[in-house]
Amino acid sequence: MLRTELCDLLGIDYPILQGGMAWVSDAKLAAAVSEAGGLGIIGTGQAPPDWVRQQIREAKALTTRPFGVNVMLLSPFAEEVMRVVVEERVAVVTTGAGNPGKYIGALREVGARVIPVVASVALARRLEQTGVDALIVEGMESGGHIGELTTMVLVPQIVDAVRIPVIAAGGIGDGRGVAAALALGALGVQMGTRFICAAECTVHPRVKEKILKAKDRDTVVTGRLTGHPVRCLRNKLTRQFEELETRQAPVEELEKLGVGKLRAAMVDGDVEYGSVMAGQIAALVREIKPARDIIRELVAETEQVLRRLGRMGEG
Ligand code: TUI
Repeated sequence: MLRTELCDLLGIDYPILQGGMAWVSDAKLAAAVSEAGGLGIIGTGQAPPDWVRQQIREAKALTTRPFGVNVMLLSPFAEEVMRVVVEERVAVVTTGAGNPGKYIGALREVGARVIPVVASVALARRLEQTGVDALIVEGMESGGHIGELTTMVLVPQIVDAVRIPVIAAGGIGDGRGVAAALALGALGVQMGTRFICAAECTVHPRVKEKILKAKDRDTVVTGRLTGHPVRCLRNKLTRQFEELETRQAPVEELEKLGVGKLRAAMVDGDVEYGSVMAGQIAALVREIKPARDIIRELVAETEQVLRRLGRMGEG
């Protein structure tokens, strides 16, 4: 059985979290993942607080199992969205793209499990001191907003630096990746891109098609110069970004090009001029299937790898 102490901490069957993805992981996907024994997470991105409340209520109607909400700290609504997750008594709150320090007290007061995403040892150490329950350690293989280090390099360093559970994210696409994360000392994994192609994911079908066709070198990172690096699938938009970056266009011009582009891709299906945020494992995703089957296969494959490694270890 693939079970770790993270399962007890979060009240789930398998130590598999579905990463919160803006305009992608709504109540339907999150509830499907939680029903399958993982932890589904509603991605809020820059969504207004009313939308977040409605999604939380929809997820509560769809599942009695625990689910999470991801709060994107760069959002202009971050503070109000935090108020909503506290009022709605969401079981698990993950944060991304910043330091959630000032919110941790209020979240813990209502019994929420607080799990920030970190991309450095320094922030991991600082947040452990504030009493967070676990950390999601995300490497730059991930889609969307990323840090600078890879999962392989960052996870063992943070495992050594903190005592709380570490969840590995970034570059994990199948059971081999889950087993590798456990080998690095993680007690669980978070996967985003893998779940975009879940049958229950309401993202535009053209996004799923683009992921299914993606090859190993089809993601690119733009925005390194502006300090907000983002990984997405290569298309006409990323070429426009690269052009602006090559001629060292002003930051405002680069930021303007990005406005509304995530929604354009994920909701409206504009996979050429929209921002199709996805991780490097896109090339490992080859079919659309229900979240239940994705999780079942991940668990079976991880167990198989662990058994093989176990036999190897016995010489
Ligand atoms: O948050 C993410 N990935 C995301 S958020 C997103 S939506 C978006 N919309 C517009 C512009 C940009 C993004 C798409 N993808 N991942 C979690 C993550 N957090 N990765 C890296 C970090 C991170 C980086 C720096 C966390 C903390 C941090 O600390 C900075 C500090 O204050 O020390």
